[in-house]
Amino acid sequence: MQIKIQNAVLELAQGDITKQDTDAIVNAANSSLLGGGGVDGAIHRAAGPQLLAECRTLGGCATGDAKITRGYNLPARYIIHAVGPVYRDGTQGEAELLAACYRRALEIANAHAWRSLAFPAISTGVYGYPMADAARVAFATIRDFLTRHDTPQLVRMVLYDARALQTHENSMREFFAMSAEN
Ligand code: AR6
Repeated sequence: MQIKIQNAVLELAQGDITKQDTDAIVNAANSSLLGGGGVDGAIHRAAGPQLLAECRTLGGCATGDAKITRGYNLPARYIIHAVGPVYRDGTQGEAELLAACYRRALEIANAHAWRSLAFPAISTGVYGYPMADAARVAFATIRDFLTRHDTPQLVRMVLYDARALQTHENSMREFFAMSAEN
């Protein structure tokens, strides 16, 4: 499923983010930037040990912020390591922090004039953010950014399993007030 936003496209796909051939992929990292489980573990395994060596030079990353590295053995040339919030009860600034890390990743892609960028569903795994709520935050932030900037022109949200894709498709229809045929 995809939707046009100005001259850009926002699309949903099911798959493994480490296989994406976009200019950059986004990692759902933690503030140490030294690796972990979930999508972070998969990215470090696929990129190879040079990634951890570069991450060690970055001095960590605040929640809501993002930092760039090379992609090493990945098809994508760069990785943007974004640190989403741990979800507690929704009243601890989680939405603002999640929006901030999407925005920072988009700003980095824009600053490099990259054409395409792939995001995982940040914070929706170990960090416990309810997926439909996180999807709305992601869509609002991405729409706002693409409305005001020329790049990236393709933003792909890569959902790991069929249920995550379905949740995002439902949220996308609701958020963009699309009909079921889109
Ligand atoms: N490709 C795409 N999506 C994936 C993949 C993959 N290969 N693997 C998992 N997902 P999580 P978080 C989905 O837990 O919640 C790490 O240990 C997964 O199903 O990876 O932001 C970090 O080091 C879920 O929907 O990230 C941090 O400590 C989504 O990616 C912490 O977890 C995010 O799940 C970050 O937690």
